[in-house]
Amino acid sequence: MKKIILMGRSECGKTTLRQALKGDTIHYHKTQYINHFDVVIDTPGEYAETNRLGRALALYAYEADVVGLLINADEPYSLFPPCVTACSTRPVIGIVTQIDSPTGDPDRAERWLRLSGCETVFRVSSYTGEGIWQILDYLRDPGDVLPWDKDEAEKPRKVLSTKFADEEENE
Ligand SMILES: Nc1nc2c(ncn2[C@@H]2O[C@H](COP(=O)(O)OP(=O)(O)O)[C@@H](O)[C@H]2O)c(=O)[nH]1
Ligand SMILES: [Mg+2]
Repeated sequence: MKKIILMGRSECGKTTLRQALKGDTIHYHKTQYINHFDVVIDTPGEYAETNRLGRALALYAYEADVVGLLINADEPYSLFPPCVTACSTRPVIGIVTQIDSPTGDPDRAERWLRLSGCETVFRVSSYTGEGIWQILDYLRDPGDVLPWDKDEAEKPRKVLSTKFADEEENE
């Protein structure tokens, strides 16, 4: 699995998302799984909020394969400057958190993340579990087996075409 470093202001939901990605129950198509991969580097919000401390984020990013910029759906402004993703030597994805919040505006948060340069944006709720398995799926390397892969493999496959069945009958 690729390692992701989470960046965002205090209270945007980094630590809760980390817990949701690791060890907690993951909902994949209405089934519950436990993920055993430890894929997250959590960072203090102050690093993203304070100019001098921001340099630490640049250093820690070297320990990760992917950078995740977080904005929660309720945030009234974005900390991230336009096109900031160009500063990173790692792929940068956006994550809108707390999409379950009734007062949130996930569309606005996503627009801010796209303005910052994120081409891939996930929308998640660490409370309901929505969007969590999609992030794990994104972080998967070839050969990684995620908890729900076994069930997917065992699902009966649909008959591809009834035409072939008819043709066989006529022969
Ligand atoms: N509604 C809602 N609240 C959340 C969610 N994730 C975290 N929170 C709340 O947001 C607050 C900050 O979360 P935390 O993970 O500590 O943020 P951090 O400072 O970025 O690490 C806490 O009160 C959490 O309970 C979520 O998915 N939905
Ligand atoms: Mg935290």
